[in-house]
Amino acid sequence: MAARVENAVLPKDFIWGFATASYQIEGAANEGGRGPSIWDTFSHTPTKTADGKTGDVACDSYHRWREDIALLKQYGAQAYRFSISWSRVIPLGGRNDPINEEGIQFYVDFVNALLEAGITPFVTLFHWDLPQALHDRYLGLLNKDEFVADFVRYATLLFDRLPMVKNWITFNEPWCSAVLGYNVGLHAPGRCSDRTKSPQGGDSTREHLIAGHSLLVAHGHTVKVYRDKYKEKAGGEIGITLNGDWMDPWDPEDPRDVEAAERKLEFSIAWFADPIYFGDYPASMRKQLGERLPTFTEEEVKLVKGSNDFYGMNHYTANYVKHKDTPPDDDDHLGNVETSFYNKAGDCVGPETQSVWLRPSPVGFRNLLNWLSKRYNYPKIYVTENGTSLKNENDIPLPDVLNDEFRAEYFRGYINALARAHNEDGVNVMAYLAWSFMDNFEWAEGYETRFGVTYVDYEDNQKRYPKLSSKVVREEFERLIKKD
Ligand code: PNW
Repeated sequence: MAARVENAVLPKDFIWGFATASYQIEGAANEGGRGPSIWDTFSHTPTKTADGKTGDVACDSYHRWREDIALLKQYGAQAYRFSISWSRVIPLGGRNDPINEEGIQFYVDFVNALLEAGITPFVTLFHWDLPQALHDRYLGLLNKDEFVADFVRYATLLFDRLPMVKNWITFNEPWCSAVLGYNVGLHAPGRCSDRTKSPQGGDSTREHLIAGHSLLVAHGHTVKVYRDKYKEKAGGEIGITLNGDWMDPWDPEDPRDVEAAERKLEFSIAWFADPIYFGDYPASMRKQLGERLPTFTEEEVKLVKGSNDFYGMNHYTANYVKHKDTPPDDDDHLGNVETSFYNKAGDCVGPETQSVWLRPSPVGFRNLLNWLSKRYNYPKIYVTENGTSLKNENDIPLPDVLNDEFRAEYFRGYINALARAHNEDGVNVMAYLAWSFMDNFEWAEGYETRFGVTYVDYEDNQKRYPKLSSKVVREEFERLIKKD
């Protein structure tokens, strides 16, 4: 049983709710003037996703959004994080390409309806679904100047058309876009050095580092535009969302493992957060990657350093980290370490889930909140994703599947760890968005892996059913947030 915090310890203006992303829920891939994204192409390529599943229909939220908002309201959600499909708004993506008014109207109506329901929108501009045309034209993230100019124009269009939005997230998990898309090739556009997997080309020793750099520079430029022209008038905030798991040394007595755990945190989190808070990449990455890691120009440093109004934190799990005695491979993205769910003493991070990379560890969440706070001088943190899949949940029939006690317990553990970090450690965490509002297209895992607090029946018109966990998230925050 998770250690429960009994008293209301979170401030009155702490905000909680649920999160999703466009390609994972919208469907209507070829409707309303939407152009294809790299995820349409990737998911329609044989062998890339489980059972060849795609986001063509997904949760059909493009048509069912009124129902979604009613359900969020029923759950008591104060906030909803969703993302905008770039190719729905600008089908070809580029700064000189035509705008799709029908796509913009969809998001305007959606945001207005959320606000009418008393739900605060947290809008992600980019959750991995790059317009395919930009990949075809100039290889997307690999062409910094073109990508930055096109992204800034896309973002500006939305700042103009959605002035009522006060919480903007530029990029979701640049680590995933870079590493999964350009180093291991398991996500769109699926590039890597292995020509049997990536006949289109790719270089796992460099491309992820270039993609990451483009994302950081695009973030910096976009934040500048927002701060110069929109922020004051809208009374809004803008930041980036970074993923990151907690890392403990495999052998806490071995200084080489202690260092390896720290290095792994730097290779996954500080890769993006150090430039934003300090103005440069971590020394450990420069040391291992040398000239393969791009350098920031003076102008880029000015743009990127200090470019977060808040730190968007996506967090799911923890690992143990063991140092390696051999030199790193050129395509290594981990920091020359081995990760495991077991430590030297045989302790295990937590029980299995449906996701091979995810095991619950609430204490790891508290540790990482502290690590981030100390390293970056106690920034305001918004937890923009946290949640779990359940081993074999997809095999459980209705109505039993709605009794998701494992997920409910995950949320109890993590939410109470957050309350402790706020109350006892002085961590400035002010929002929590559970992943996910509903079961959805879990990328390469297709629909087998479910993360929702809402069950989606893909066999019966994407009908939605609340799971137990939707109530538990609410119960926890209603107890923990101060009333006055
Ligand atoms: C996040 N990993 O992705 C994404 O932001 C969501 O879109 C996704 O559905 C959710 O987590 C659950 O997977 C991640 O392999 C995917 O470490 C994979 C990893 C981390 C985050």
